[in-house]
This record gives sequence, structure tokens and C-alpha cells, in this order.
Amino acid sequence: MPGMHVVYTAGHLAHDVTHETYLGIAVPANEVAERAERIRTTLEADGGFALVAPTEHGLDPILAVHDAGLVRFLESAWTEVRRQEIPRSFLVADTYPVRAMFEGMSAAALGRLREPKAVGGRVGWWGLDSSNPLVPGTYGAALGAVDVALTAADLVLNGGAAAAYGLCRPPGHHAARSMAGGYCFFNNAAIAAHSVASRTGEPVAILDVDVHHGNGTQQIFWRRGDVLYASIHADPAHLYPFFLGYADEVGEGPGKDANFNQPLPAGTGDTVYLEAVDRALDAIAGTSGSVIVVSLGFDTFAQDPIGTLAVTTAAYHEIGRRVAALGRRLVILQEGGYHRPSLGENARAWLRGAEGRPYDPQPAAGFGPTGARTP
Ligand code: Q9C
Ligand code: ZN
Repeated sequence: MPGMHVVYTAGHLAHDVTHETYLGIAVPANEVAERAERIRTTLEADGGFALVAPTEHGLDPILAVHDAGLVRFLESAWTEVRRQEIPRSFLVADTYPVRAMFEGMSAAALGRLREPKAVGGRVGWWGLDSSNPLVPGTYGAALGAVDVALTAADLVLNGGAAAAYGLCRPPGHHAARSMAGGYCFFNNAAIAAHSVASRTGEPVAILDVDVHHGNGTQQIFWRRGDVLYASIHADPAHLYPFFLGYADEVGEGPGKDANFNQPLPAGTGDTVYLEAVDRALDAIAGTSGSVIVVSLGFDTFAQDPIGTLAVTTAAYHEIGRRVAALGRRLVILQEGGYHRPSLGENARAWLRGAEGRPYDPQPAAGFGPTGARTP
């Protein structure tokens, strides 16, 4: 009997990134199509999940969270690259409106800052970092990832499901109201959380367990008291996104104390990580909603090429189990995770844990259940 729904679209394949830039040079991309394909095929092989296609939700739920200018930029960027005859296979920024550029200027003068005309300036205006390649298929794939997230929310709100998993790609949690970045274009989790909050009239909790702080999600809900953002991540003093994610960021105005960051030191393993999960779940248990949106990253995995923590596959099963044990409905959305051989198994372990199915490790493409290389 098929269990949890897995929302997936092959539309992500159009975001066919091959390279990103790292400290100024092109390197093989981390956030590649193979990631989502590995997860999909492993969940299919499990036999206990039901794959479904997303339904189209249009631009309104996106515009409820993002600036219309960001949407216009992403929609038009590639056409502009071609029109300006820029000889590149992907677009990344090299000039950003960094805060020190405007030091000393009045609010009035700051209010007159404007989006430039050239696409090379626009990509900096709307972007956080230079490792976020935009290709011809990016906009369509990013719209598809939002539809995946919103369809997972529909299954939980209208479909009577206790939990649904959206295999979002590209990921979303670094994208702020007016900014793309960190392999993210639209903030799938924030769009889903806002949609759930407005459709149910209830508070919503977001649990972010990607190794990186979800700066975009934090920014979007910074002043909102009806959305609790609880994130567990590697200390931003040493890892992207560097400038946000510290424990003293607690929200402001009505959002004060509805932002809960737990930065962890490099090398943190299962025991300490699970204690942080329990603290996040305690905070969520103190809110009155019935839905949790999970920003699920597997870049906390010990073998992840860009992460710095050391979580294991067995712990993912346990985290899924503990999150589900709160008894709330779960909209589980894929974020990062870049150790491709283990991604499918890690997703399978987490989701089986959330469904109350036993941990049943399968060897994944040359890697054992703990992610250690098998001899
Ligand atoms: N050479 C997510 O996990 N910087 N995004 C990477 C690596 C950006 C990660 C540099 C990392 C973004 C969704
Ligand atoms: Zn990440």
C-alpha cells in the first residue's frame, strides 16, 4: 500500500546547471539535477511512496512573499543575456550593492537607489552571491519547485494527508523577499508556509534542518509572529551565508522571539545535533498551529562536500521520527544536500522515520548506511 506522497516534476531538469563559480573561478556545480533524480529513484525503489505531479498555482502565491521585481528579473534575465550578446552559458553576478557602498547616505537618498538596466547589474541587484548560476531553464524550474511545494501543502490541507514530501529543485531557503542566492531563486518553504498560514488562519512553524542558515526564510518572516522559524545549522562564523544565522537574531516587532537560530560548531555529530532538534521541537510545541513546514537538507551529512557537520543516515531516520512524534501535519520540502551517492538513502531514512516505518538501511551506490565508503 503506497504511503506518503512524493511531489515531483521533471521540470527541474531544465535548470541544467553544470558549473558554479567559487572564489572567482568556474568549478563543477554542487546543485545539479542528479540530486533530485537520485532521491526520486531511491524513493521509487522503496515501493512505499506514491509519486505525484504538482498542479499549477500561478504567480499569486509567489508574489505574496516575493517582490514583483525579483520575479520580473528572473523571468527576463536570460532573454537579456542573449539580447546583450553576453557570451556565457550561465549568468552570475560580479558586482553587488554591498551595504558599505551606501554608508552615510540618508533614508531619502537610499530610497532613490534603482535597479540598473544592464543584466550584469540587475543580477547583482537581485542576488546574494556569485555561486548561484542562472541558466535558460532556471525560471521555469523555479516556478515548478514552488508548485511542488504548494502541491505538498495541498495534500496536507485538503487531501487529508498527515505528511507530504515535495522534492523541490532548485531549493529555496536562501531566497529572501527581494533576493535570490545560495542555489535558490524562489523560497519554496516560505511560500508554502505563508499559503498554509493564510488558508488555515493558524500559526505555522518552519523547522529548517539544512546545514546552512535559511537567511531568506528568516528575512521573510522576521517581523511576523504567526510564523515561527526554527533553524539548526553550522555556525555562520565559518559557513555560508556568513552574515546571518546567529543565535541573537530573534525577530523584531510582532516577530520578536518567533525566530530561533541554533548555530552548531563544525564536526557536530548525531548526539549534539539531536539535542538541538529537541530544543527546536520544544519551541514548536509551544506554538498553537497544526502544520510544520520542514526545510529538509542533507548537507548536514558527514560526507557532504560543502557542509561541516557529521550527521548520519540513522540519525535522519530518528529526526524524522521525532518531528512526526509532535503529532502535527508535515509539509516536508527538499532544500540542499550535495553528497550525491547518499542523498536517496538519506531521504528514504528521514521520510520512513516520519511515517513510523522502521529504519531499513540499503547500501547506496558504494556507500554504506552510515555514509562511510564500503570496502
Ligand atoms: N563552493 C543550499 O544548501 N556557496 N545552498 C557554496 C561552495 C553557496 C547552499 C560555495 C552554498 C549554498 C540550499
Ligand atoms: Zn544547504
